Amino acid sequence: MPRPRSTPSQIGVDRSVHRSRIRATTGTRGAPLDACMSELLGRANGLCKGKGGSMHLTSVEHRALGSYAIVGAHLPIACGTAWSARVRGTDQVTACHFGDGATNIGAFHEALNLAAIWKLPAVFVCENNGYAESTPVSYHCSASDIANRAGAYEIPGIVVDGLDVFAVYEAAGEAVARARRGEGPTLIEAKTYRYYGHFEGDTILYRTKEELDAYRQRDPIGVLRRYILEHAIASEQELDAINDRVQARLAQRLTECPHGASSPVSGRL
Ligand SMILES: Cc1ncc(C[n+]2csc(CCOP(=O)(O)OP(=O)(O)O)c2C)c(N)n1
Ligand SMILES: [Mg+2]
Repeated sequence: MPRPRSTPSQIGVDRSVHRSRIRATTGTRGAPLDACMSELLGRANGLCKGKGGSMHLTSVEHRALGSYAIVGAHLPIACGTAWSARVRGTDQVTACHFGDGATNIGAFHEALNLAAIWKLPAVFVCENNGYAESTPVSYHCSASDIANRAGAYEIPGIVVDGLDVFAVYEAAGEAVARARRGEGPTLIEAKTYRYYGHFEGDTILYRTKEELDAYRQRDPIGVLRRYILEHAIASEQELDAINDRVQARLAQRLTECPHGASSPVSGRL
């Protein structure tokens, strides 16, 4: 059975929304890298004692309220966390991330409808990477832009270039501010791409090398690096040093974490 490489979807309750490739969200919300990596590998010292594994990263402490392997199932849960924020009188906003494939699931429509009629403080972020597993979005989705589906619920539907850090930051900021003002949810469609196959061993025959190469040219980290250099925000040496530090940290965790004890078969979280 091939190991899935696809991203489970995730909910985060937030005071600011972070754009993320979905598994990374838990880490960017402050969960320790060691614990995240150990969880991915099913180790006992993982974030969820290795019982969630790569599909179910959760850290309530960091308000990363779960990754969900069932496509679309977490969107109504996002309505619940947003409603809870309202009832508790907080200004928290729920960010709910999912893929293009999830927008054909009934729960997507139920959640958007509920969030719209209750004007819930939620931002629904569709990371449209062009494919649901191997099915192109043009084949599986009736809408030319997934954001158009927001129209059915009379909430804003925003298309944003998901490879442009600043565009995403701006769109997310506006949607969060709107939610905080009590004006209800927004659907953001971030058009992005996935470099690798859907699972380990995917032959990826459903797309061309030219398509992949074109997207690699627009890699958001590379584009941001060029922007930073052109605007003299940091030097090449400074950026290289950051890169080396991060790579070294990751390499160290990749060496150490697999040696942790396996998660016991029995026992509670
Ligand atoms: C309800 C449900 N149906 C089918 C699957 C199997 N499945 C896992 S990922 C996936 C594709 C989802 O597409 P998308 O949301 O675009 O995610 P991506 O493939 O881009 O990671 C499918 C069908 C599932 N996990 N849950
Ligand atoms: Mg997809």
